[in-house]
Amino acid sequence: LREQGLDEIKKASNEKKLNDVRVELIGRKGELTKILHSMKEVAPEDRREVGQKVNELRDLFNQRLGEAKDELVKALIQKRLEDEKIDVTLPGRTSALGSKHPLYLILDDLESYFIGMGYKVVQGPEIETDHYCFEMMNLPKDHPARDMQATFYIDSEDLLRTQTSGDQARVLEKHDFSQGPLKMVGPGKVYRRDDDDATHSHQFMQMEGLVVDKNITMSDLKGTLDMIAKHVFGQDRETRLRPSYFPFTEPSVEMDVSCFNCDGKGCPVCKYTGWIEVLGAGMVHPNVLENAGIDSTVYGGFAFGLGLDRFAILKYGIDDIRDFYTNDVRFLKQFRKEE
Ligand code: FA5
Repeated sequence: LREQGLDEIKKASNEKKLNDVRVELIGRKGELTKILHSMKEVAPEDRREVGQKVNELRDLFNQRLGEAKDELVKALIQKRLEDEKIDVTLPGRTSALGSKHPLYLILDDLESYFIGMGYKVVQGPEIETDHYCFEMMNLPKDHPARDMQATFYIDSEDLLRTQTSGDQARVLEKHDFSQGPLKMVGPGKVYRRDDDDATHSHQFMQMEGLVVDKNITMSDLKGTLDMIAKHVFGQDRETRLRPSYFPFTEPSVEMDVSCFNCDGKGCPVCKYTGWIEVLGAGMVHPNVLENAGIDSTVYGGFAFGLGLDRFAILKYGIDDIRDFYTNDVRFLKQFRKEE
């Protein structure tokens, strides 16, 4: 039994097997216990010697089992240390750094430009109500000018906003003129059922602007738009104002910037017109003020809605608006130096 037991201990290759051997040799139903239980069959004069031998053998097994267990644990630790070894000479892994999206380069720059001129920045909801997006902006339900902006409706009252102009109504309703004039910009995403092409996307960004006080004139608007254009595009690029129509402004204008791609000579990007339209603007329609409970015989103002994508197209010379939305890192990486 001694030889056989020691051999089995030696052979046990893991802790479970070792434990099985322990149970088999010295457990309650193990070989040694069986011998002790059958002592009465041993002649009385031999019992002492047999008992002593059994005890010695149990001590020996115990000792060897302990040693074998220590060996196994040691081997296990050794293996883990090998497996988890770190090669400190390997070069480190670099994590790719992102860069600011070009639309946000323009947005952040314009935001701080307007903050510097005393405007506050507001953020309207992208899921807007018909009430704020249209009705408050002098566009009742049956108004034909609703067709100017093809709308994604969610239900009869909620829609994906087609313009940031709803921000005007929300701010006008709350403004307290005893605290001073109203000057705000409201940037954000807008959505339209437009067909995508080089300069149109079904999702794009606008920045609304609104200034209301006593004695605001069209020349304040023109001066502001000129400053914005010079700030973003520099002194060289040409701009022009065209008369236009919006239900919430009267008179209304649109501003075009000379095409970056053909210097105003005409190319596919500007549809051979030489110009790219970047914003709509005008003097706030009295109905918009009255809808918000403001006396339009005392207060007046101007408003504008910049197309931020178009600003970015012109500033960075991008010939397809869809590049902003396809998230090709090779495209996005180019703007790291602009941050
Ligand atoms: C408006 O959305 C008016 N709310 C702007 C406004 C505000 C006028 C305040 C007066 C007072 P318009 O639909 O023209 O106007 O859009 C404004 C600008 O958004 C355009 O000049 C253009 O730069 C940009 N834009 C319009 N449609 C798209 C489109 N599908 N993709 C990219 N940019 C667009």
